[in-house]
Amino acid sequence: MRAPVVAVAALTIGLCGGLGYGMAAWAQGPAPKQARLIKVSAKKFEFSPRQLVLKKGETVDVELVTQDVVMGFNVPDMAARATIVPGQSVHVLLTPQKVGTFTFLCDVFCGSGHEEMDGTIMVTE
Ligand SMILES: [Cu+2]
Repeated sequence: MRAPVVAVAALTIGLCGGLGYGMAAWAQGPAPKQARLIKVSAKKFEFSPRQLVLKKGETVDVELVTQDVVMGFNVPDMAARATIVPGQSVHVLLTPQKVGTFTFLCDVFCGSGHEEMDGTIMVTE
């Protein structure tokens, strides 16, 4: 009778993990050694740099920091996001599969300029 219990536990963890911060947690594991590090700092109300240039298929380790307030980093087209907490760095691994220009944005309300807080990811061949 152990198997069903384990299955339910796994399902529960899976469901909880899929909600809220768990979505970001999967992306925060140790980066593969070959991942190129890109540092991005977030402040009211912009990301610096505002444009990231990536290569299709290349894994990059985006390190996010902020000195201001809690912010978000969300790349809807790459199903990646993280919450950026002041004084801490958080990592998001991106491995773009498509060439093109994609938007990233802050998805945690951080003040009056929040709606304009975004940037682009250019993915080249
Ligand atoms: Cu914001």
